[in-house]
Amino acid sequence: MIVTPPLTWLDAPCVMGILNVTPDSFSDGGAHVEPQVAIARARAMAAEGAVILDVGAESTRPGAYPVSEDVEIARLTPVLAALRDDPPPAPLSVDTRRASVAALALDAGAVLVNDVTAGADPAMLPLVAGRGVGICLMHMRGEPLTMQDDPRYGDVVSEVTAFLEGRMAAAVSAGVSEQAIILDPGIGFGKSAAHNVALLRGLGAIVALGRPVLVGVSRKGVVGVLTGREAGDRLAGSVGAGLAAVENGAAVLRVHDVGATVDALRAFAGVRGGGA
Ligand code: HH2
Repeated sequence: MIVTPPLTWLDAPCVMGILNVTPDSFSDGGAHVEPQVAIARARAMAAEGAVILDVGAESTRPGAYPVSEDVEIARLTPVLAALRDDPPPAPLSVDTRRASVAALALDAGAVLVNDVTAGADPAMLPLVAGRGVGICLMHMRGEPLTMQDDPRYGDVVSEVTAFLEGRMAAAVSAGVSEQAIILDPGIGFGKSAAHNVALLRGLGAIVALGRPVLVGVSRKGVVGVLTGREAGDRLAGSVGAGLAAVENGAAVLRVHDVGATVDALRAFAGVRGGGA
């Protein structure tokens, strides 16, 4: 894949390290709320081979209540200030659905907006276009609070693909360069385990839209269903599902366990030959 600005950090297949500065994320809530702990975690993930670090201050796990803009900003600001004063050796992404929050992170040097609502905030796509940064457009059905209440699709792969195609068109018509766009099926966002498996298997349909595809399966419920393991014990399952996603065309894996995933990708590519 030829990667052009503004996604110059992307070196497919590569790893995005998750930095949740939330008290309630599903697998690591509360672990990195203190700015100095967040910085140390960011440095560790960069040293382990993450090519980008995704900072998020609002949990979007199933059942999560939305947090107010004030709370999201209050959580993020000290961490962004610390990261700006003592930058980690990897670029930053901000995981937010609010354009106001994204703007703060971009002011602090972030190069990517990771938006689980694919630009639902009317100010988001114009912001991304104006700043010339990248955006990850993700599919979510419903809202985190209720999205896992009996999600239904006719054909999940074609419905998610059509949604992403539509949001990509909306982004381009708002002035976002197509070269700035990453697409994400949104594993676990309003989908049953069977829907998630179908999407990971059928990833080629999204890859065929012509943009890098990001997959976030790390420690998620589908890995629990496939392995019978709790969230704290899903490392091997997450790596296995991630490698399958790469085999099916994923360019970026969004993960909690960076070192293990980077090693797995290296071994996978080495054995397979010619790049993964
Ligand atoms: N998953 C989560 C959050 N943000 N962004 C993208 N693009 N893709 C994903 O699959 C994705 C995401 C949920 O994982 P996590 O951040 O670990 O949990 P929480 O939302 O509870 O903070």
